[in-house]
Amino acid sequence: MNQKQALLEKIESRNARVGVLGLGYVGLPVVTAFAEAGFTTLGFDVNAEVVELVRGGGSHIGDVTPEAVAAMVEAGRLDATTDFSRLGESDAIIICVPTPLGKTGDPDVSFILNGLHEIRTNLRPGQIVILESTTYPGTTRELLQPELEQTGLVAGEDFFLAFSPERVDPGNENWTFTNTAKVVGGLTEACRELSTALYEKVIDEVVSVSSPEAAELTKLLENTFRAVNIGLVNEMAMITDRLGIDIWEVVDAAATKPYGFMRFTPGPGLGGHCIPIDPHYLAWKMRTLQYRTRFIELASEVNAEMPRYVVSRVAQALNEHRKPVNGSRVLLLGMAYKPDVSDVRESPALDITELLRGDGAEVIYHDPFVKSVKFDSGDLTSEPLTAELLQSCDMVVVTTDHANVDYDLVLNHARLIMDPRNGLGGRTGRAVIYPISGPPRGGTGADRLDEEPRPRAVSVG
Ligand code: SAJ
Repeated sequence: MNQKQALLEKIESRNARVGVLGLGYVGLPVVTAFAEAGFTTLGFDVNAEVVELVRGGGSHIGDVTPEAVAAMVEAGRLDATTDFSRLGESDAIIICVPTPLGKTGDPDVSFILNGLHEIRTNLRPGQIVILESTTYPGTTRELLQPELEQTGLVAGEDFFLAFSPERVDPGNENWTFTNTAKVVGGLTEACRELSTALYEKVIDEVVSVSSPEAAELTKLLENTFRAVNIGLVNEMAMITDRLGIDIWEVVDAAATKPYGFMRFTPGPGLGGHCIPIDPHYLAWKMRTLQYRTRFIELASEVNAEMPRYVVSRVAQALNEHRKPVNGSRVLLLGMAYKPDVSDVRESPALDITELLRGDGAEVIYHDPFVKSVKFDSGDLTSEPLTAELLQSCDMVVVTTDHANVDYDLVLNHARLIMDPRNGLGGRTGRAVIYPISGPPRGGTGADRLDEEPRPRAVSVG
């Protein structure tokens, strides 16, 4: 019996042992889902604390409950280890490691290479290796295949190789690992057949494409599409500011078109570890082929400009109330990169903090999901949201519109609010509200800032 047939039978009978390399926001949902589908799984991570947490039936990822992990650990279908020599135990190895940008803005594939070295060291006939980490087209064929074939084993015959982009959307309760269609691109027909068969045991819909490159580019199209459209709507916000038109009214009106339009909303910038990063993997690859990806570069410029645009609007609003930014106390509502998550990676609120501090403002924040944030210019911890705190501030900026914030309290105790997320919707209160573009609204004006500022609230620990 050849290796392909032997592995296929293990997969079909769910006797294949599944290893997942990297137990983060992608890997932990993956390994748990395979365990819940009846496979014996083994998670690998360099972080001993994460390994111990998982082995103890815990979870550090919001989308995976500790109960789900504990149930699989107790059932003997989920274990975790920092011992990469155990990779040989797995019939299928799924790589879910970070693919950030390096300091120079180029792809940092060091996490893939480190994992690959461990896999090569333990590679044996009959294994399939699947890369899920978002990366540039060609990574699987140009990086993984040669490295693994250094063992003398042949891809597509002795072992198998595929790419399948992760589509985890942190915090999304509707679309999960098991009900989100999975794209798979095998190096050979046997690789395609095996990777498809594996994912079909766990995921409702598996879409196989003709090559790893097609699968790699599929993911980059998905996320570049978002980055470019977010850049477009952010530029629209700056256009409406010059036209004196309410961008939210225009976006909502355009969204009534049932076809040919997809609603994106302007904001203070582009955060997260996917959308600001992934398109640059494609831009980098195309530069090596002497092609300039203009849409990616332009969208990146517009999106990167948004924090500075918001800070300029803050300065303009304070100025209208005879207040310089320098010496003003500004409360940021939300440090996370998007609503209802605790992740601050690439969050625009970080840039806004540094820009305001650079202009001499005192910056504090409240974020129910983010307890503290490190800054070179001085760390911050989330302040309890109280009437006194709000009254002690010269400006409140809705940087992330988390659902669980008392916006009525904010409306009735803040004096000035900058709302680039439209987190307040159309609501008004005592505060003067500045949207991301266009004229201010609401407010009684009774709290002109040129009055004596109220006593500073004592920041409670
Ligand atoms: N953003 C806007 N306007 C929008 C949408 C997003 O300013 O209309 C901002 C967000 O506030 C955030 C950034 O862009 O700062 C990225 O937001 P996102 O909604 O794209 O969320 P992410 O980064 O969690 O993206 C993930 C991605 N999932 C994967 O890569 C597997 C992305 O492909 C999903 O489309 C996205 O979730 C999603 O749809 O929520």
